[in-house]
Amino acid sequence: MRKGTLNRLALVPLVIGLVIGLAGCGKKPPQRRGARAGAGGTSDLANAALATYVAPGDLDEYYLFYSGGHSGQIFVAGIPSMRHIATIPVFSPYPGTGYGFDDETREMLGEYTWGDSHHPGLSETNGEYDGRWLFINDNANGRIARIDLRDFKTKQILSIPNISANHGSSFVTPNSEYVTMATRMSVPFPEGTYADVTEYGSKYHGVAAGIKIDPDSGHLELGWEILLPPFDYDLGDAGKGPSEGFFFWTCYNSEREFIEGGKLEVTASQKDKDFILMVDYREAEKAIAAGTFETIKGAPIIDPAKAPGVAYFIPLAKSPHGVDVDPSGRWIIGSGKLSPTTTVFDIEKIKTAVANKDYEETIDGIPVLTYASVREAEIPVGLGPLHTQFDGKGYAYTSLFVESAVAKWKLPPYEAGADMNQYVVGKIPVAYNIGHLVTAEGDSMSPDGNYLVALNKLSKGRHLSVGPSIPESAQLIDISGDKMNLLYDAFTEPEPHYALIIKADKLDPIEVYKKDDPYWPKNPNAIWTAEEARVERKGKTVEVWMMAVRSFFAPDVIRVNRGDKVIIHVTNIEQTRDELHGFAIDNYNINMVIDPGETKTVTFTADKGGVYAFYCTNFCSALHQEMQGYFLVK
Ligand code: K7E
Ligand code: CUA
Repeated sequence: MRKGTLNRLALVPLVIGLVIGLAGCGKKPPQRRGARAGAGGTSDLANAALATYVAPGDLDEYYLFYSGGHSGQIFVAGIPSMRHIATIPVFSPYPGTGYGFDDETREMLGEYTWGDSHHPGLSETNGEYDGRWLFINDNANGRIARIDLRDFKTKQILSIPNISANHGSSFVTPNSEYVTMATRMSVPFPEGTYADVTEYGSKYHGVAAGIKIDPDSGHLELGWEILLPPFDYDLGDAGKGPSEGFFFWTCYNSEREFIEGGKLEVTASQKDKDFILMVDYREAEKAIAAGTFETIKGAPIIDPAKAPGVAYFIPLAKSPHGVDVDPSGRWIIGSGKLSPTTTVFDIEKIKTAVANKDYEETIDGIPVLTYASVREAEIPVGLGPLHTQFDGKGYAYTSLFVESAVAKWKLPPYEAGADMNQYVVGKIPVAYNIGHLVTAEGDSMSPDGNYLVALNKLSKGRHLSVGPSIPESAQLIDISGDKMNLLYDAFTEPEPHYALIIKADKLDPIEVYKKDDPYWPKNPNAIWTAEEARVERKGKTVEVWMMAVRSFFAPDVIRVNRGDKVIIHVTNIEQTRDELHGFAIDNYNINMVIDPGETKTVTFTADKGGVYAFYCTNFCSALHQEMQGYFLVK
């Protein structure tokens, strides 16, 4: 919607006319599900159609980055059209872009061919998304990844020790100093230790970590780890404004036990309250600088019992999931899944409680702040509150898993003694069993307040049947007015978790890898002329420097002996946007895709004798079919 608003306005009478026209003619069109679901009649439908219609040639207003859970990927869509426009492979191979087939990405994936990507985090400057990097956690294998938003490619996957299931991640500080990682499922500490589950309470531990982000390159490296009691550290957020300097993570199973056959859902819900873990990362930095840590499995570990001031617990309704810091940074919102309320905490009250040592108790050296002293209010939002987002206009939006709805409620201030129900100002049903939700620039210090996307888990009836597994849906909701309006139902690849929405004009993706662009590290195996193309043999290793350009490879014949180690570097010397070339060898499971100006390398053993064709997999010109050659294995 960056251009063509006028076109759209011109369409209003047309669309309305069309709807009326169809309703009036004899043969009824197939009834629209939106209408059947009671979206509110033709005019609402026409308005919704108009609000999401991005005319041919027009561009969307926002990027939506949504995680694909155990597909290990991130998907990119445009808002308001909700069109899926790209897939960014992160933790899983993706033949479409050759990801996980060349040496570099294969090495990045390491021993795993999948991950469980949950929470994308955008880099920030002064609390605003700056469009440089996107981070994403791997809930399965204790990893975090960085994607460069100049070329939308995964550049780094960092694996750190002692983290079991990294769920409370990737939450970025307002100036991108740190991104978080945390243990979801406690295990014996240190990593790799054996201890029976009967020793859960004493031998098992959680770990929270601060991952440093290099301000120039975005490179990630472990800053510090904090040793924690054996709870499940679930979701997190980074403070901002008055809460800058703190990380917050919810945790459940404060009962600190795992009873074999006892059903964790039961045993972990015994106490009325679980906690939000609050970490003061400036204090963590001081502890590291003062040498108050131990290096275990290569990680600097801070024990909060020996470093007072680093960690605190804040009591919260039991079995909590989301914790979210509002745009001002003053209000910390946490939701217990089994409570019909969400709780607002005040960072000022938290700081006062810390200063006054206003504690209820201490757990493994970590003080528990007095609930009544730090809580601002409990808001009766509804059943199964999970995640909260913001519009920047003083309202919060909480997803209600059990109710399958989004509740809109007012942030403080509240009148003393007021009935809190009045502050829940609206609710919209979604279809249904919503997990996360996201508003436009909702994690920044200035959300845009116009769109909200509900990410639904069990969306019955929103798509054509494709068998036993029902496709998930993402519902686009207009939150620009007082009342929330459903605009659009889009498919999401499984399994949707969190998403982020960033203004399109904050990103400036490259068009090609320019030959001399200093931003990208120089590839020593790049070649730019046919003269440099060559095949070299050293003993039993054959190395090939190949050039790809419309529409041939040089060299186009590679001769090796069976058993040779083969290294092929392919440079696509095109400097024209979208002129990609692929390099595939039949029956050898070789598949690279090389963007204009890019060089990729694949190393393999020629273990099958015979003659194998290689060819370009990406349509590149009228003579793309002719872009082929032969790999001869004697
Ligand atoms: Cu609620 Cu992993 Cu954020 Cu899924 S988590 S919904
Ligand atoms: Cu190169 Cu097709």
